[in-house]
Amino acid sequence: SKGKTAFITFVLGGPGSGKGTQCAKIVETFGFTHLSAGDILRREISSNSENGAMILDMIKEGKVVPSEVTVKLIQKEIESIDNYKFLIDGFPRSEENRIAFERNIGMEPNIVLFFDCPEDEMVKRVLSRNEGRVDDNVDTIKKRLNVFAALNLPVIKHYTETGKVHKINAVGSADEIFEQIRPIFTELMV
Ligand code: UP5
Ligand code: MG
Repeated sequence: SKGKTAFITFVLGGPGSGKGTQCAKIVETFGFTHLSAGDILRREISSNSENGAMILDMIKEGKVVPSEVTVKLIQKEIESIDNYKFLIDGFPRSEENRIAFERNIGMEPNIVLFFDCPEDEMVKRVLSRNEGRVDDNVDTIKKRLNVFAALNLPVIKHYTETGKVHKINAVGSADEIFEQIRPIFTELMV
């Protein structure tokens, strides 16, 4: 991140909308560093950090982990990685998250990708994923969808109003979806 001004992309969309899948493709093609907020929090749980038990409880309930915890972890990653292009996947999840990031890190995203996916498709994808995630069950998926609608959609609305959102139709094959994303970064030449 030293030398060149940071280029921050927030990658937003409901549970199972394909954020992680598309981030992997963007990394391959455009050389971004992928920071999945969910993965970073799950790593905190596995490393038995002081906040691990609290984070696990929140994830099981589909709730948003307090901003001070998540923002600190993301900041540590940004500062330790020698790249200037970041995909921040699954964050900010609430207006409170967004304001805490902008205030504490002192940066705003350059662009925001929003994966627009129908709920029944998201449910189908999450329930057929078989990676042992504690939140991939019928009960928690309902809660995640509710929290997405109540807390994350307002963030997307905010960035739509500031002209930063690129809305992606998240239905179709992963390759088809990537072809909607490719021109966005090609035209920016970042
Ligand atoms: N799949 C992907 N693309 C497909 C396609 N085009 N067609 C068919 N299938 C497709 O994809 C999900 C599944 O669908 C996979 O099996 C994939 O192969 C398939 P994926 O790319 O993993 O979707 P993604 O949007 O990344 O789904 P994920 O479940 O990771 O999204 P969530 O936003 O729910 O999860 P996240 O890890 O970001 O957060 C988990 C929890 O952590 C949150 O609920 C919250 O409790 C907590 N959290 C915070 O509190 N704060 C944060 O800042 C971040 C997380
Ligand atoms: Mg993900």
